[in-house]
Amino acid sequence: MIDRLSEEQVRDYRERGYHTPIRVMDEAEALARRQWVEATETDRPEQYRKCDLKAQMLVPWIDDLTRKPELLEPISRILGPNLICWNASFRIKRNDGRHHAGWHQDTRYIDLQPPGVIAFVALSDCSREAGCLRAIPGTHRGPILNHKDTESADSILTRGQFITDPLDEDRAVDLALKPGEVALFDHGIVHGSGPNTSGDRRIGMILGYFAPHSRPVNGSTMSGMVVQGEDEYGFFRSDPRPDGEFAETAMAAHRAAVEAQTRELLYAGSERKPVALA
Ligand SMILES: O=C(O)CCC(=O)C(=O)O
Repeated sequence: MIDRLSEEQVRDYRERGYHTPIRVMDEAEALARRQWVEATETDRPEQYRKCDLKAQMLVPWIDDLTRKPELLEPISRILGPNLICWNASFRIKRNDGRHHAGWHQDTRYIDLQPPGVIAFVALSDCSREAGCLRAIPGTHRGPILNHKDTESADSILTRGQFITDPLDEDRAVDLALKPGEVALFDHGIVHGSGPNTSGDRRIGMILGYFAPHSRPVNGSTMSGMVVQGEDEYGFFRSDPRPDGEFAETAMAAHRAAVEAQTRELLYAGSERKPVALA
């Protein structure tokens, strides 16, 4: 069933910076996707690592997921009828009681105006105990705060980053999800997640969407795929859809897109390289 957000729900999203939960697949499909993830991690680790950024360019079922009407209908109520998906990545948390995501804002590294929507898709149980996503309501309407990068192996985030400015953590809310459910949140909201103390790994995906008229504040260029409607602006370079799972042409296009994206925006001015280019 497609969740059609009411005007009140859209108003709440704009006020709080998130909407949750939305069901986009049943538990059986979420389990099948999880099984693909775990088999690929084990059997094809090099290919799996490429999925760290823009996995929708490499794997047809991920490309299909980014286009599911169950996702696009609520997102288009927020961003408008024309939608670009620029990224799909896995976010997996070990159940070791340490692996976590520090408080951060995605706008610190991916600052486009108007800001986009991130969809966190749960492929396993994402309860508080399992280290679900947490967010501080309304912080997307405030400034971009100071962040510090760390090399912490316990951080799930690519830069191990966290906010150094004071935060009112008591206001944080849990965005707990069942397998197959999704939380939508604004690029600018302060969010993070605690350690996983459940008996299972926490397996999720983040999908990133923009309206075609969004542009990087630093004057650079992003790339993405039109997943609904059309792009009348041409600000985004066009990423091709995969022509097969980890197909040769898809891998070459993916490498070129990730290199450009990281050089121009995600890792601009940094020596770091994304896992997807390792
Ligand atoms: O997976 C998580 O718990 C947080 C992921 C996240 O916030 C991010 O990748 O920006």
